[in-house]
Formats: sequence, C-alpha cells, structure tokens
Amino acid sequence: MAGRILAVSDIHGLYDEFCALLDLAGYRPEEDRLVLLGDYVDRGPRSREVVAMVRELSRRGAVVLRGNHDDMFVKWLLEGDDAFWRSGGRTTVESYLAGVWDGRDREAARRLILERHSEHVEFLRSLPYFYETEQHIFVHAGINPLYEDWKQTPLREMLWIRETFYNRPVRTGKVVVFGHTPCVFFHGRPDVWFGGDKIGVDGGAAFGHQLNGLAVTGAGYETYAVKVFTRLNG
Ligand SMILES: [Mn+2]
Repeated sequence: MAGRILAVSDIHGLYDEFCALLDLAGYRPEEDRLVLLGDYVDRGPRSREVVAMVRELSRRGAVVLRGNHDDMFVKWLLEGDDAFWRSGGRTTVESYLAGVWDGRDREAARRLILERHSEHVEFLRSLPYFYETEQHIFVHAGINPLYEDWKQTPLREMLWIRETFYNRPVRTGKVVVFGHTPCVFFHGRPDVWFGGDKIGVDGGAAFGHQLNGLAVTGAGYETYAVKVFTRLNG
C-alpha cells in the first residue's frame, strides 16, 4: 500500500464531525489505511450512526480498534455491568433507541438493543485491542512500559492506562499512537501531541474541542482537525 495511514480517535458519537474529518483529510479507501483508535460511542448524540459507519469502513478494510467506552457498552449489554451508565452511556442508549424507549427501564433498553442491533453488538465485542506496523503501535490508551514485552500489557490497560504509560519512555523501538487522554492535558491545546516515542490523537471532541486526524505519510506526519460543531449536553 503506497498511501497513508490515517488515524482518528475518540469520535464519541460525533458522526458529522467524523464525516467532515474524513473529507478534510481526503480519505481514499483504496489508497489509505484508516486506523480508528476506539471510543465510537457515548457523550456525543449519534453513537449508533458512528458504529454503523465504522462497521462499514471495517468491511472495506479499515482497522477498527476497541476503546474503553465501546468495551463498557458491550459489557453492559452482555454482562449487565453498570459502569457504562456512569460514563455517558445514556446518550448511546438514546441514540440506539430513539422513539422506542421510555428513558427509565434499563433492562428493557438492554433487551431492545440486543434484539434489534445484534450485528452491532457482535461487531463491537470482536474489536481488536491494538494494531502494529513496522514503525508504529496503534492502541486506544497506551501500553505498559514496565513489561519487558509490550504485548504482555493486560488488555484492560490497553483501554485505560494513563500515567504509567505517558510518563515513561516505551522502549519498543516504535512510536505509540494513542487516544483516550485528551491532548490538552499534554500541551494545553487540543491539537495532536507529538511526545517523542508517543503521539496523542484525542482532540477532546467529546468535551467540545476538536476531532483530530493524524496521517502517517512516506515523508512524515500531517495533522487534520475539525472543530466540534454539534451541540453537546453537559
Ligand atoms: Mn477512552
């Protein structure tokens, strides 16, 4: 593949911004490899559309990784784990069950989503945790540098890790491209953060900042950003 790798993270139900970003970056499925770093659902209003689109992109060859929010959504649906509801899950349920749910009965919501959207559930539960190329490791939150071999990082940490990852060199010989921790945390701006052996991509779109794209080209890196224009609640 002669084209670029285009990485996007933490879309969080912001369907319109995601479409605008692919447009802005000039994404061409035949030439570019799209690598999505997770967190398709929660907080933004159109989680269902984002998952449908991401599933379609995956069919056409995009790499679609798992984020902690996608994982919580699946764990609620399949195991009844309530952590999902403490992390912005309501907007996801409302997106999936617009007009058919009373807004109160969570068990009913769970049943309805499992019945009506089993293909989404199947897709989300099957998402991989990382993607590796010759020069990069793509992962939602990061890897744990304390392990000799980064692949020993517990899967849960690949979705949730913070300081242990970003406060230490990763010593893998590759650059880790990750989302999960908004770039404002690293350099006070939502733009892509270049931190030596790490590149942070999460523009904090779910908090009203921007959706970032990172293109890995033959010559280096290019970045793209779409300011959030959807109205977010809370
Ligand atoms: Mn996350």
